[in-house]
Amino acid sequence: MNRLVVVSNRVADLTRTAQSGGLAVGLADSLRQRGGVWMGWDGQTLKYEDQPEPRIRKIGTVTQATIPLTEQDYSEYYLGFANSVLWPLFHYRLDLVEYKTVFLDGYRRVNAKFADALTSILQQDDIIWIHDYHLIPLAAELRQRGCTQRIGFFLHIPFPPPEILAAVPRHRWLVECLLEFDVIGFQTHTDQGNLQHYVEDHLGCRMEADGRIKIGKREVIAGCYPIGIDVDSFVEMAERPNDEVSIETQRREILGRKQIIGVDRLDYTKGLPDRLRAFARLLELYPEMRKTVALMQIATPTREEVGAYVEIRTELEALSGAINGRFADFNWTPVRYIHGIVPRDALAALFRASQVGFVTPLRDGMNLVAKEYVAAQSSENPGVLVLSKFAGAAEELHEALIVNPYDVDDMARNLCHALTMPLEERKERQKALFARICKHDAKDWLNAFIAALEKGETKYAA
Ligand code: ADQ
Repeated sequence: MNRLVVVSNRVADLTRTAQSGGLAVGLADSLRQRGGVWMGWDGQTLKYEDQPEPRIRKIGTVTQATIPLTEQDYSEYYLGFANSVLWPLFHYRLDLVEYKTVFLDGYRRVNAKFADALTSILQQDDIIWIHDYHLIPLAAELRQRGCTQRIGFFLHIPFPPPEILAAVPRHRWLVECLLEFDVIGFQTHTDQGNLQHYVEDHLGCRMEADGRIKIGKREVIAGCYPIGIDVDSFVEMAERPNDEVSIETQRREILGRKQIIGVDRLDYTKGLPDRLRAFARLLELYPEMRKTVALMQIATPTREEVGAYVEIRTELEALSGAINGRFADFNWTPVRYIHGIVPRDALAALFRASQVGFVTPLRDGMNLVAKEYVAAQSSENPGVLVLSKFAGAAEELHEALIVNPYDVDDMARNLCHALTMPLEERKERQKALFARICKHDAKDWLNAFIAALEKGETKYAA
């Protein structure tokens, strides 16, 4: 078996049980099982340039190789091009794109830095798997340094249609960099189709039905590899008694109250303000629901140096306060807004104790929370998943109640439907959903991608 070298912007802390962020969660589960090397930024920012060898640390089956960035890199590459240009653009939010030429310079510089560090640890038989929008030019940089290994890329977030992508300067260069990989993995067929439209409209190439694209003498595969979760370990966590959660659940049961749960990074793509408004609308449209249900929204702060993230936090705090101000009673708080990270075992227990999983992103690559909610349910008395049609997960999880996250009334009606759904229907839906998340779990995702990457000779023989 070839050594697998994974590269992503950040390396997750494999010693911690609480992680937030889909890439960290999805990759950590998969990589622990197979073993290999994981390279990325160590999270440190230095004042001045320093070009050390990657710092190597072994944790169980995984060798971590980390490098620092400078303050300038952090601001231009990470906060700049990655999170103020590509993140909003790839989530169809042109209104939030803030482009500057220095951001692009920083993006190219850091990708070159990653390539230098990676070249120093690569072995001839390695296969390389690069993750996400931060590192699109990395394959091109590695090829320039004589790297002949197979290189794959997985995009965790959506890939936008050509009309949207074309709004960013140098979009053609970006896609040409993408095509330097041997295998390009997307979450959904929609994303794959968007690349197809781009290469056909802008580059005059054809993508075959099986995802092959011919570029000169080379062949690239662009496939759909939906990410999954480690279902067994999530089920095990959800079934394990958790004292704090069960005391709270018993209290609710005595009072005959249900719980709707939302768990997200605090990101403007996750549709949080309209989610809260939909809950308020439920209480308005169906007054009999008051005091019978509460919304628990857990939101982890991220990227707080980017303006749009500060705004969403302020907006949510105001909204949850306003809903509570309007509806709360001395013995009932309609919205419980928790601003922080919850350990994964407590999260699993909270999902199991909640009658509705409310997942309403405006656009999302996959959304692992939807799959975790399904994994956590009991088969005898399962809850109901209410899922945005713009989450990648909606391409697979048809038996959820699928909603339009821009339509607050539609979400409120579906919440009511979920809260009053008969047991038989809940069981049927849960059975089908559970089968789907098992079919495409974390192991399956990793194996399918690696199989595609290992297949075929590298087209870059030295
Ligand atoms: P994210 O945008 O981070 O991931 P998601 O897929 O939902 O979104 O993953 C979040 C993960 O972090 C989940 O495992 C969740 O349980 C955990 N998490 C979130 N908030 C938490 C909190 N407050 N406390 C504890 N845990 C929390 C990106 C893409 C997604 C894609 C993933 C994986 O944006 O579309 O599904 O990568 O590819």
